[in-house]
Amino acid sequence: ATTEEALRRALLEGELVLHYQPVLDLVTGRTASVEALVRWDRPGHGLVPPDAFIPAAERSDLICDLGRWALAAALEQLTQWDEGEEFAGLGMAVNISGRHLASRHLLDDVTDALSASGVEPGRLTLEITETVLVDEPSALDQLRALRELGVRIAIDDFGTGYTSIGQLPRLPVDVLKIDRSFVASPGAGHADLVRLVISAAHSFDLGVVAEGIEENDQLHRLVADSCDSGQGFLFARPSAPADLALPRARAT
Ligand code: G
Ligand code: G
Ligand code: MN
Ligand code: NA
Repeated sequence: ATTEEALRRALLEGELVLHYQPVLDLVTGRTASVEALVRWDRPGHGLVPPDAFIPAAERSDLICDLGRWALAAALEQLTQWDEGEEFAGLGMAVNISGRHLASRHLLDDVTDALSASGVEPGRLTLEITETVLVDEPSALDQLRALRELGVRIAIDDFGTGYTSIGQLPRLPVDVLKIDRSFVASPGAGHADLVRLVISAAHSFDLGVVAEGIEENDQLHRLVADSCDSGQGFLFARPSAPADLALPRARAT
């Protein structure tokens, strides 16, 4: 079977699972939300990372089925967490493929997942990579419609694509996620670039999440630069719900 056929079956058989990585509010030091990251628990293969199957899914509308499943599963997880104490009230970020956005099914899929779960729309953030915004002009209309539902839109991996800071005020987005390649390497003027992106984002009323924080030095620099939120192995790796703990940042 092709990867696509195997994946289609996996989706039906419930072999896809979501892991969750905490995103911390760098002002309060608390975990405010989690990012859902799909894995394929494939019999005989172990836990397969998304890089190994998302590209195959994106070659057809299978990525829309996967996205619809991820939205429903992530919001269902939130409602389960809301019943307890430790994980109640978290926000949820879900990665959405450009193809799904362009398919025009996304609006219905988000609406359905919100109404099935009863989750308040403002708790859901959709992460879209910035290349989508350039490749597909109608994507902007879709994003506007999604924001009218009350969900938040984040540009994922910001800095790796073609979006310039000058475009930000025209984009229907709420949050920038600075790609981990800029956070990780302090060389090549990256520290200055990160500071510039944070201040530009704030001047356009966008929130900023730094991805891939692995070291205390990076955290301290980001806090000094007024970065709003952070995510990375320093705090927590993505993990299955059963292993999830909500870290706090040390006082900075
Ligand atoms: O979990 P990991 O860091 O290996 O994720 C690798 C890539 O897979 C990331 O770029 C992430 O955005 C993408 N990814 C993870 N989960 C999903 C998902 O549910 N849908 C889509 N479209 N991409 C995902
Ligand atoms: O493209 P996206 O940002 O959705 O990808 C998230 C990916 O980044 C996941 O595969 C996750 O495992 C990975 N990731 C999260 N935090 C870190 C980190 O601190 N360092 C590294 N190297 N990868 C990270
Ligand atoms: Mn992401
Ligand atoms: Na990212």
